[in-house]
Amino acid sequence: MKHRRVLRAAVTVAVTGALAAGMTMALTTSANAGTTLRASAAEKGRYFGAAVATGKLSTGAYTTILNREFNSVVAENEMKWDATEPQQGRFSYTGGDRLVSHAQANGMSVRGHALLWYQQEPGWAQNMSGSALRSAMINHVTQVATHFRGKIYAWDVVNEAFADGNSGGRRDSNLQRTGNDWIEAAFRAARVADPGAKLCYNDYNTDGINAKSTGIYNMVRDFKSRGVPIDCVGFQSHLGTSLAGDYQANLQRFADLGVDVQITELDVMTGGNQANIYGAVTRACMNVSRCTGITTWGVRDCDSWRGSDNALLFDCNGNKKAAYTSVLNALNAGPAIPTDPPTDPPTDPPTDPPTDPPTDPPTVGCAASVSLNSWNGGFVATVKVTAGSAGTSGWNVGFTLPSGASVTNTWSATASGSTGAVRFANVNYNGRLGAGQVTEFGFQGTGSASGVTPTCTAS
Ligand code: 9MR
Repeated sequence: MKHRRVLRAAVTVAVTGALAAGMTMALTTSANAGTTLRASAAEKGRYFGAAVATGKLSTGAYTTILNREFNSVVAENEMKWDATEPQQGRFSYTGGDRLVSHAQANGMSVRGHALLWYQQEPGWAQNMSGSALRSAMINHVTQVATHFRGKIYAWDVVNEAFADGNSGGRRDSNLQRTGNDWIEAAFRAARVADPGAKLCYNDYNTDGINAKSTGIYNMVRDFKSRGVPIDCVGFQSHLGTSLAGDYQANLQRFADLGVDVQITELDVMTGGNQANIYGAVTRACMNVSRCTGITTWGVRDCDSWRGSDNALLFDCNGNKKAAYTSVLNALNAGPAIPTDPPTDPPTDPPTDPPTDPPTDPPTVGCAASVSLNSWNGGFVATVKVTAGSAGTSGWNVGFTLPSGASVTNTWSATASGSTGAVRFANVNYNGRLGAGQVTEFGFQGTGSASGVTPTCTAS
C-alpha cells in the first residue's frame, strides 16, 4: 500500500488555530437548523456526499443511512478506467449506471471519479505508451463522459497527477510520459463530451499551502489564462490527527482563481481530534463561497478503505459519531452560498404589431456540424447530425480530411475510408430520425483535422 504510507507521512502537519476558532462556532446553530447532513448542506446551497461501493446498495442498513444523510454520491471504484474499459474499446457501465439510477431515484447528484488516473489503469493501458496511449486515453475520456453525459454534476477528469514532496511538479507515469499537455487534452475532450459537467482536477496531500498544492495552483492559473476548460479543484482530504492551519486559506486561493472547490474524499484518523478536525474542515468549506460541497470517502467506518482508522462519520453499526454532530453543527452554523443579487424585473419591451415569423424553407435531407478537440498529433471529432423536415431513415456524412490526417477509431457510426475522402454511415439504432431530430457520432484520428466541414446526405 504505497499510497497509504505516503498519506500517513503527509498528514502530520500540525495546526490548532483553526480548530480552536472552530470550536466556538460549532456551538452556534441557526434557528432553522437541519437535522440531516443533506438537509443542512442543501439549506446552505451545498451538497453532502459519500463514496459508494455499488455492491452495498442492496444492504438495507447501508442504504438507509445513505439515503437519509447524503444528497451526492461518487463511485468508489466503478467509474474508474479499469472498471469502465476492461478491454480496449469494450466499455462496461454496469456499476456506474446502477449508481446513477440510485442517485436519480433519491434526489442525489453524482460526482464522476475518475476519467484518468495513473492507478487502476486496465492492464492493456498499463502496457501502452506514446501516441497509442495518448489516443487510447483521450478516447476513454470521450467515451465515458459521453456515456454519462447530462448525469454528472462534476467529473474528476484527472486524478493525482502531481508528485508528493517538494518538487511541485508532475508525478511520473505512462500518462505523463505522453507529453505534459495530457491534462489539458483530457479536459478539452471531457468538455466536448459533456459540456454540462463541471470539470475538476482532484488530488491528495493538498490540504494546505504546500509545494504540491502550489504546483496545482500554478497549473490551474495557467489553464484559466489560456482558456483550457477547468471548473473546479477537488481536495481529497484524507487526514490524520491534525489539520493544516491554512486549510481554508488554501481553498480560498484556488477559489480566487475562478474555480469552484470541493472536499472530495474526506476521512480523518480516529482519536481525540477526529470530531474537531471534521468540524474545522466543514467550517472551512462553508467559509469559502465557492466551496460547493463535501464528500466523505464512504459511509460507515467499516466501509472505509482505511479500515481500523475508523475514519468516517458513522460507526460500523450505523450510529452517528461525535464527528457527525460536529459536521452537522458546522453546516447549520455556516453561511449560505451567496445568491446572485436580485435583478430588476424585466420591463415589457415596446410592442410592435405582430409580424409573421420568418419561415425557414423546410430542410429536406440532413445537416451536419462538427466540433473538434485537437492536440498535438491527434484529434477527436464530435459530429452532430440534424434531420431535415422530412426526417431520415438513414444518413451518411462525408469529410475530406487534410493530408496527414487519418481516422483511427469511430463510435456510433460506420466509417469507410480512413484518409482523404472519408464517409460515416449511421448504425442500426441511430439512422431513423424524426423531423429536426439530432443524433451524434464521433471519430478519433491522428494528424490534424482543423478546418474540415461535413456534408450530410439523407436517405
Ligand atoms: O477506496 C478505493 C479503494 O477501494 C481502492 O482499492 C483504491 C485503489 O487504488 O482506491 C480507493 O480510492 C482512492 C481514490 O480513488 C483516489 N484517492 C485515494 C482513494 C483511497 O486510496
